[in-house]
Amino acid sequence: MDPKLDWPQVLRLEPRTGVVERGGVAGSRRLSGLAGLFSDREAERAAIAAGDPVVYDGMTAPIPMLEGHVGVATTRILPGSVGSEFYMTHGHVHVRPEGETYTCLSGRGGLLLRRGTSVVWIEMEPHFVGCIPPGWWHRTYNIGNEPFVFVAHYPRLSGHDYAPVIEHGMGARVFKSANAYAVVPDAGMRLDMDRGIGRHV
Ligand code: PAN
Ligand code: ZN
Repeated sequence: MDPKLDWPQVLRLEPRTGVVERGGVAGSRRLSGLAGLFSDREAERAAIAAGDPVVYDGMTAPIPMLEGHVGVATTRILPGSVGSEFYMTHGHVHVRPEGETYTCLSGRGGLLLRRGTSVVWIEMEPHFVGCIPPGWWHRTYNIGNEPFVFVAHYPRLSGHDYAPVIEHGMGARVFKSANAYAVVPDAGMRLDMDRGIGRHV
């Protein structure tokens, strides 16, 4: 093996922007890349036609794509909404049944997880870590007025499967409301708002 791929390294993350200071691959997702996922299709079409804003971006650290390595990736979701539904990531499930953690670096957001008819909402603010068990579909929302930035740690070969979320949705949506935000489950879904704590013990 190339010794460089097997050597310890340190990364510094810029908490406000999600920039990985020792390098990495940057990417971004515009609203057109999420077309069909927001509930208000008319507002979605209008916003794409009016300039197709970037909804989120992030960086993947230079960790080798090899068995056993732990990936590090930041995501920054910009503040905003489509209609009254807050800006969010696409959402996916890992191809391999492997878990992941999300640690909030700045801003205010939430992690929505789905397995079958169970949906869990975990509110995220700095110093909170959302733990995603294997097999749970996951999406994040920005519910604040500034960028919501978090770092994900995951087995490097987990892979992303986006199709289930396109086909079935995440089982709940998060909207602006008089109380700041409301998590609204789809019919037939059971929603756990208790930070995901305690239901399994
Ligand atoms: C994250 C996500 C990132 C973007 O790094 O990939 O937040 O979300 P989508 O991949 O759903 O567009 C992660 O969960 N990696 O496994
Ligand atoms: Zn993931």
